[in-house]
Amino acid sequence: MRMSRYFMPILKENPKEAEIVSHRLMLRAGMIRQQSQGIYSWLPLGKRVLDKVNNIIREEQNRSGAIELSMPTLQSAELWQESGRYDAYGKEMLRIKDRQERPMLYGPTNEEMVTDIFRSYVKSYKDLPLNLYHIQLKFRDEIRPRFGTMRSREFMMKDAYSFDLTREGAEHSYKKMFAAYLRTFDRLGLRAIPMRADTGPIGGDLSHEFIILADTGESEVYSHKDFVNFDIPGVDTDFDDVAGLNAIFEKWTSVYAATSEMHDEEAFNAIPQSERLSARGIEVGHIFYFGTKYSEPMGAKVQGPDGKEHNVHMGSYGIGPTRLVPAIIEASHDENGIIWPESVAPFDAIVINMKAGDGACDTACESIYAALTKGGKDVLYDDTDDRAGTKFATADLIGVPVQIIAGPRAVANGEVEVKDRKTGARETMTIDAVINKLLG
Ligand code: P5A
Repeated sequence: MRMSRYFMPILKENPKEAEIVSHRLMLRAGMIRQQSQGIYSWLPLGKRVLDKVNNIIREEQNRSGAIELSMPTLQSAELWQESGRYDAYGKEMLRIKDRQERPMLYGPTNEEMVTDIFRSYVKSYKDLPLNLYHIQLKFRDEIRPRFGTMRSREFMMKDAYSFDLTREGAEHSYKKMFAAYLRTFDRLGLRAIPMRADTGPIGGDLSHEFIILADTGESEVYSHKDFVNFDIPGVDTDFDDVAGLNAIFEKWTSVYAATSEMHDEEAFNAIPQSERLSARGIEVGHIFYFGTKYSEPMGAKVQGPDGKEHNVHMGSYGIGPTRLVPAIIEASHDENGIIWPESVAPFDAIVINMKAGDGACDTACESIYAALTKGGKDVLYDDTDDRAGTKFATADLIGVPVQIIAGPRAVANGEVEVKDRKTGARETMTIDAVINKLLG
């Protein structure tokens, strides 16, 4: 992508409305724009990161055996009247009427809709277990939308829903998602701690929130420090292995961790003082087991091996991609801007032409840009005629992991400078060497 033809509206000034660093950096880097309170457009740079986050989420959901579908954002009120949540959900639900005066709503979550799909097709235990997910916009009319897309009214969610014949089966499904979440957050460059959590309007008696530690987080959390040393389930994890998944779950739930709603002061104080962690955190995922809370009132039954009808046991599992992007920035930035983990960086590298219009610089940059692009890399080429200082500031702000800097002096020797955004380390290399380094 040539910067001269890209749409990346960088802000020079610090936006006044931004209270936390991720919000400030997302606005300054031209990643998002607020359209009305708590409702955002994702501009091209932001959209690239969001897509990468969603792809990692999708890969790990698929690996665990979940199956993707797509459900609409608008739902009929009837389904929610069946489950009893239409009245219970309160003012957070955006209620709309269509031209026939039929009550509709912008979905805050999809338990009812997916239960309706399930009951329409699945009739036998032989078709279980089943886990259906989608990555879709939601709307919650939050009282206090704030911190940009961290807590917005319209936001994206990956929501998965599992169906099993028995509680035992449902617990295995829960553990599959638990392990998939550990892998997902790790691939996003984050260390998420699963914590016992309150179930709120979703319901049920077993629930974990996945929390990223950050000073600007909205949740108060209490845990044992040991979490930093726990192993992440490997790529070869067998999600059908009940004992194997149990072992992962037992390990990760073996030490104390709870959000303030579930906090047990006595249990926490039993941990040696030096190993206690009392901090703030960002909830990036939340999983629930709620048994037959929806299947019973909505008549989602299957025939069991005993020939009788059974209400299915369900769970639901959420991740917030539009919250994850700012959470990643909270965890990874410096005073100059964002430092993207490679897995979600909007571009793999940025080529900075320090003297656009200079024949030798242009030729060097064009050849690097062409070779890397041909090799499958996402490259941003700063071919604008901005001052070098402005270009460096922009490159640092948008956080692309590798900066390839081509100035007249180095280029005269057939060389460029390569800067690692994270460490700040600089290295002078020949043009061929930099191409090999990135493609190797
Ligand atoms: C689980 C999937 C649910 O809604 N039903 C379907 C269950 N859970 S939840 O905890 O309420 O939300 C899941 C995740 O969505 C993100 N999230 C938000 N992100 C940005 N702005 C918001 N206002 C917002 N509300 C929820 C969080 O990451 C949460 O863990």
